[in-house]
Amino acid sequence: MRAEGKGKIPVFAIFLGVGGFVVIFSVFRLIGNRPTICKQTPDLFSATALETAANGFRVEYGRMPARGVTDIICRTDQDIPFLLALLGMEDGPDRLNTGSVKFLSVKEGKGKKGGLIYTEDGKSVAGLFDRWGGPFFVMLDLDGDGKVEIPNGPVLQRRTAVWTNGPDGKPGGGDDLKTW
Ligand SMILES: [Ca+2]
Ligand SMILES: [Ca+2]
Repeated sequence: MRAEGKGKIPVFAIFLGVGGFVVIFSVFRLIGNRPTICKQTPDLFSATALETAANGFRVEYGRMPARGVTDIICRTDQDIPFLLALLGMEDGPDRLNTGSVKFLSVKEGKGKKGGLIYTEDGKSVAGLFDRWGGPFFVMLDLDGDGKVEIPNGPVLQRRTAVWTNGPDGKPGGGDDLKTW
């Protein structure tokens, strides 16, 4: 019995030693990766904020924050009325966000990069940009079937999907930022 017990102890010790090494190695890897994670966060935060805002709009008003009956893609560098609707900054009797609720809250950018850019008078916006200066693409389920079909991509069972073209500024290439 004793001999068996002695034989088991070193095996257990080796197991502990290897386990400990794996844990330490993982911790160092995590620390090493941290700067990358931090750099990614603001754009992913904005993308998620757009999605949450569009869904929040729907909950509040029973419709998506755009007009039309077929699914569309809004670009945050061009479709300013869409952004204004999410920000509660629309003006006039035709506004979609009739209660001027602020659904979208994102950080302000600089030089058409890294966030929301206001017009000089502050009454409107010029767009929302990722840190490479590209727009966010927001696909909205306007036909109400609960699905959106991403161009050259999957059919998603959801009402909103957001992405950017990533550092290369072009669709695909493995660097696109997506909320799905
Ligand atoms: Ca749809
Ligand atoms: Ca890309």
